[in-house]
Amino acid sequence: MTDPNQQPDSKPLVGVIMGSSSDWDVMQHAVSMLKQFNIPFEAQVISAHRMPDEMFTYAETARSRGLRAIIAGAGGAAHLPGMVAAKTVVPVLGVPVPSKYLRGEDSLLSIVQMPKGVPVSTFAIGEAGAANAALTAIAIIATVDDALAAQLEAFRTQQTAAAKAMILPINE
Ligand code: RP5
Repeated sequence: MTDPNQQPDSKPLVGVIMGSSSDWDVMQHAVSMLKQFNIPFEAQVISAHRMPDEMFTYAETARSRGLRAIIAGAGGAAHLPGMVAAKTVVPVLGVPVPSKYLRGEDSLLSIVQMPKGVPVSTFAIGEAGAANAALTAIAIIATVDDALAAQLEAFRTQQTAAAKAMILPINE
């Protein structure tokens, strides 16, 4: 059966997981970036506290399934990235999702403060963090893929050109 969360005809290289479907507004920015670079990915909800067994199975099988990076987004007491990292040596890129009461500062501190020995690369709160986590996953893959590295260079060049073309409304 076809998995609706996986791109057809491609073995995923990046796993995008999140603690709830309510995280999608933020995490979709990781998915769009992976799509922009044509990176095979899978995306699904895995809740650390509501699906702990599935979380461990996901992490334990990630490397053998060919994943090169896992982007994990969560909000509040955001233990998903750290617990996944505890069960795999595949790089885990943590995205703090804005929370209802503390605006994601709780998510950020939960993810970034991993004790020494089990790293989670932690990104900015929200959309920028999700997009940059995807760019980092792409950069990891690009270390052994020259064509992809060239695409990343071109992406940077576009941003440079856009910044140089910026005009300030000084005379308005
Ligand atoms: C976390 O709790 C999720 O990552 C989400 O950010 C937050 C709220 O989840 P829901 O109550 O919206 O399902 O596990």
